[in-house]
Amino acid sequence: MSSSVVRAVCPHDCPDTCAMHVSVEDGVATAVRGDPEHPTTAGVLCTKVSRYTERTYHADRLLYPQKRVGKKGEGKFERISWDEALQTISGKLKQIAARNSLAILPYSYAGTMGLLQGDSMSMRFFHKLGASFLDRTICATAGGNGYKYTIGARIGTDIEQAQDAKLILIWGGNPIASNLHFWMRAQEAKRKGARLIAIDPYRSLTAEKCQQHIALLPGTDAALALGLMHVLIAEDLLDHDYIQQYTLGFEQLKQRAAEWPPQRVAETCGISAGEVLGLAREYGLTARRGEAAMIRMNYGVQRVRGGGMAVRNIACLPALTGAWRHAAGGVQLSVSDAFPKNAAALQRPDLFPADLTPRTINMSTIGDDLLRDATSEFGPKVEAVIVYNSNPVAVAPESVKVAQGFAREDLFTVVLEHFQTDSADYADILLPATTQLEHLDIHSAYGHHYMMANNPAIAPPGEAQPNTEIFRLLAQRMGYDEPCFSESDDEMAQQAFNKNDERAVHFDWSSLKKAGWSKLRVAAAPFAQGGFSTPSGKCEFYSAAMQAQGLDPLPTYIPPYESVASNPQLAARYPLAMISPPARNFLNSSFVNVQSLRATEGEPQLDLHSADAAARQIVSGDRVRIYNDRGSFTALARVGDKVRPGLVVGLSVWWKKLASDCKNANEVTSQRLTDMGRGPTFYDVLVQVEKA
Ligand SMILES: Nc1nc2c(c(=O)[nH]1)N[C@H]1C(S)=C(S)[C@@H](COP(=O)(O)OP(=O)(O)OC[C@H]3O[C@@H](n4cnc5c(=O)[nH]c(N)nc54)[C@H](O)[C@@H]3O)O[C@H]1N2
Ligand SMILES: Nc1nc2c(c(=O)[nH]1)N[C@H]1C(S)=C(S)[C@@H](COP(=O)(O)OP(=O)(O)OC[C@H]3O[C@@H](n4cnc5c(=O)[nH]c(N)nc54)[C@H](O)[C@@H]3O)O[C@H]1N2
Ligand code: SF4
Ligand SMILES: [Mo]
Repeated sequence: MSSSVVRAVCPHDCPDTCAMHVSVEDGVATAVRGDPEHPTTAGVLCTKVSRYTERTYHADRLLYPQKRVGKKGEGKFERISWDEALQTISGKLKQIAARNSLAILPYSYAGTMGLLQGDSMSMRFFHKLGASFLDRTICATAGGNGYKYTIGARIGTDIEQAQDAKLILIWGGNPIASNLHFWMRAQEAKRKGARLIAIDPYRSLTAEKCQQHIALLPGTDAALALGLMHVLIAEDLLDHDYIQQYTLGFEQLKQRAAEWPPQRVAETCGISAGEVLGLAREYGLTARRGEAAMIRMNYGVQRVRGGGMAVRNIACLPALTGAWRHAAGGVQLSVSDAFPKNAAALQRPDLFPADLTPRTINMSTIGDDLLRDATSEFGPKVEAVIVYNSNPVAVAPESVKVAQGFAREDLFTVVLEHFQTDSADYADILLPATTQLEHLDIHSAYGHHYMMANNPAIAPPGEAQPNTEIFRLLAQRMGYDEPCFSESDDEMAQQAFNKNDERAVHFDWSSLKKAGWSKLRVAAAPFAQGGFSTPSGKCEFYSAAMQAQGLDPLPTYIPPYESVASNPQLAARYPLAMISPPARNFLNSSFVNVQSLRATEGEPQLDLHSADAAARQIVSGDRVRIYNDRGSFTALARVGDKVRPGLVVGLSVWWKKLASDCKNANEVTSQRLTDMGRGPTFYDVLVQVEKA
């Protein structure tokens, strides 16, 4: 009997990017554990990924290429050979490209965050082909842009400092579910006397365990941040020296913040003026005492119309109080820009045909865009979609339209997957992909500062192939003969990080593979002495770049598209705000088909306040219908005080076909976009609820 432990990385879209040890016995992965030596993983994996072998050896894994034999969406397939699959796909793509290659669209997101199985060979292929570009906006571009206008790049507080904070604002995040290893450090800080305050419309698992919970209305965070600025300035809880040296536009900001006294903020946010005052004083006084005030801002704040502005406003706060001076102070939204990734080497945008004007399609409006005819403004009708690392039919907004789009008889759809997801049901050709335990990869992270290596632990089941190999084979069939199309995964991994950058000078793929992880050379307190990467080099309270984009150059409040205050006419018919943040045991729509995890979540649930439930004669356990003009879905009511009156919460993202009505929360979400970054507005939704 042979047994070994293989160094691997959790591939999922989660800030923690854990280092894993995979135990292998006689070629079978028997257990997956957190690497005890890796500082942020600290030997712990979340419940979902601890069950990784259950997912990997799932009876429903796709093992062979298949072609559709039923109607689109019906999910009936027949096994074919790789040769037939590749021949069909390359034949069809050649045919379309001969007319207009821009009619071909890749659709991918973060099913794996690996730099190889994510976008390396795949993008080389689509660049060479001259396919449309996909704007990958579905998660984080609104906040990312708001943060970059203010700070310059997605760089922030190092999670490895968090245990030394004395105050932590957990703002629009639910780390117990979605950032567990930060939560572990926040708990350590709490044991050492820190106060934790959750800012979240929902009493999430995390909010429940914080000393204070400020339950504002969804989409009103920008106003709360303006209120905090108002009080910090009015009560002079400022670091004048930091402001003077390292910020831009304080005088203009002061005038703007003056418009937001606590009472106005309280009315906008649906909280009390005392909560605004108390929070501002606690935040300002912590820094004044020379203690660390940290903000862990997360993506929950930016899935609304004004999401970019909300992130921008919050990102201004530590520069006012000088909280950046402390390594455990400041703010973290994402640290992904700390990694000097060499995307040009991995993805080869230079292969794009020089004589072709690129066209970009936004993944967040895929429903409308699949249904659009050719126009001079839009370009050609989409004739082929190649889906990998994503499940758009379940996760993209306004699902009715998305499903209609994928059901088009004249659309050629290829899906690369582990499982027959809701999206796979619409494929013409369905290809079996390998999982993280079966392929090689290299990873950056967005919640810590380690470069990470994933070694394959087991052989692929059936005829599954890595994404990289599938696109390599397709490139061959297309006749692409540039040397980059025959590079191995190992050769690509060597190019993943830019060694000319001082943060990664020590990057060496062969040692990384053996060690599993290696920390970037980054300063513990990134902006203690300024050094922002904005155009001015300062934290920009006033942003000329925003003004050039037609945005307000100063922090402001942009109300939601759909809320009782901003759209009373709509609210007369649909009076309840709905948010659909992730369920703890799922990762977006991944893991929903893992029996033990789905059993823990039970069925789709809807949290309702007791007053809203009583008004509709609804009690816990009732099946309810949630609807608006875009669609409807059903869930089991869970009545209580986790939500404020006027708000309902449906934890997500369910596979439609595993819900009793074959629908999920995205039936009611809209394709309207955020103020910045063309992101989706998943949490900017009004609905009505009735007993089903
Ligand atoms: N278990 C688990 N972990 C995950 C995921 C998952 O699906 N499951 N998904 C991963 C991915 S892709 C991402 S992007 C992250 C997402 O995780 P986060 O970045 O934490 O974001 P969300 O889960 O969308 O929202 C977090 C919290 O924000 C609250 N919220 C909603 N609207 C608002 C608002 O307007 N203002 C404020 N202040 N709060 C609001 C929600 O109630 C929720 O409790 O997690 C990653 N990790
Ligand atoms: N209502 C609502 N909708 C949401 C959200 C929400 O909070 N509420 N969250 C949004 C957010 S933040 C995000 S990031 C998106 C996420 O949306 P997606 O990025 O689509 O994420 P998943 O749903 O996890 O789907 C990823 C798929 O990739 C597959 N996959 C994993 N690894 C590989 C691989 O190596 N090769 C191939 N070929 N396939 C692989 C998995 O099996 C899985 O089916 O959803 C968004 N949708
Ligand atoms: S999903 Fe997140 S917390 Fe869970 S193992 Fe992966 S990286 Fe770690
Ligand atoms: Mo996400």
